[in-house]
Amino acid sequence: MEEQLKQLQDEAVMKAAAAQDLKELNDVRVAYLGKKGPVTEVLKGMGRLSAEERPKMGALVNVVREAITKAIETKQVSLESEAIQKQLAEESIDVTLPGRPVKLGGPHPLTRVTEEIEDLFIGMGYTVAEGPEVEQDYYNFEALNLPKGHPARDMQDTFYLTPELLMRTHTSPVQVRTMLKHEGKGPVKIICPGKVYRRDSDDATHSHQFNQIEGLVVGENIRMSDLKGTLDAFAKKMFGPDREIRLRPSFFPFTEPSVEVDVSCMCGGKGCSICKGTGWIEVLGAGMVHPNVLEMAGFDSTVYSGFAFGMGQERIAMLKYGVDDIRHFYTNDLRFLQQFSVHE
Ligand code: 2U9
Repeated sequence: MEEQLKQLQDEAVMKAAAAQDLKELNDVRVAYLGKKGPVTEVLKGMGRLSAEERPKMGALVNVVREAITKAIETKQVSLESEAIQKQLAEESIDVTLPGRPVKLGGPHPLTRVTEEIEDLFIGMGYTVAEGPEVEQDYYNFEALNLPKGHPARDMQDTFYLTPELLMRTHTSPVQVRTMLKHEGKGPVKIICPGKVYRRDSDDATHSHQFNQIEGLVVGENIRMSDLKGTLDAFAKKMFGPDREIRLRPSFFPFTEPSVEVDVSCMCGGKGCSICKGTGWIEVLGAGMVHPNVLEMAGFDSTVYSGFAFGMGQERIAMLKYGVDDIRHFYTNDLRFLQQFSVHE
């Protein structure tokens, strides 16, 4: 009996050590230590032993059972750690592999132009002011020296929402609102970028919605020469240090005198298709703020004077980047937009 148990132990320990995986090891456990296994069988037969032999035999069975259990446990630990090592090896990440390329976007050309203009004017001490796109007739027209029935209102065909509410036709109402907030005290030095709306038929050079930046400076002793110097700095920053500006007389109801501003063409005056042979390209409108506008916004026009200017970012971007159709800015064709990417 003793011999038989020893043999059983050797056999079980050997089989446990030889198990290839956890399932095989469990089969060994069930085969030797399970309810129907030989060790249990021996324990069951203990009743037949004499009172002398029983404790001796019991102790031996326990030793055998513990030895088998230990062999199984030791093997289990080694199989489990092998499994983890295998999994770690299989699932390891090669951090040296190159990543998948991420496609980077870039700012829209109109955003680039707007931010470039903002940067220039912020650098000259201006602040950026914004206002509503749905505007009151009063701020959009009336306060800008354009009373109801004024013929110049026809120059800007308007989307009316109600007789008193409209989609703003320029960003000038933002300047009016800002001046009113100043309650007659200068200086005011702002630029107002934003979307504006006109009842135009869309074509290569017109859009019913476009972007404008207007500037306004109100203070004591503000003169036309201040306007000219400011616009010269603008032209050189946007188009290059060799560019010049020229002012031509014009008319706007909200400025007096009013001018149209041309920048010299990059052909250097030789004449090309962009300047249509003239050597000059029209880029913006400007003038000295009309005394009526100053007074309506609460400023004493005998003390204060000011200049204002306005331009369309689309026109600036078309000239700067050589774009021949304003609709390219709104159709979002990636082949167009990607040409302005700063990440190529
Ligand atoms: C106030 C007083 C004066 C804004 C001005 C222009 C001249 C001008 C056009 C350029 C091309 C609009 O985008 S465009 O079609 N603008 O020529 N704008 S002076 O004058 C103001 C504005 C506000 C209180």
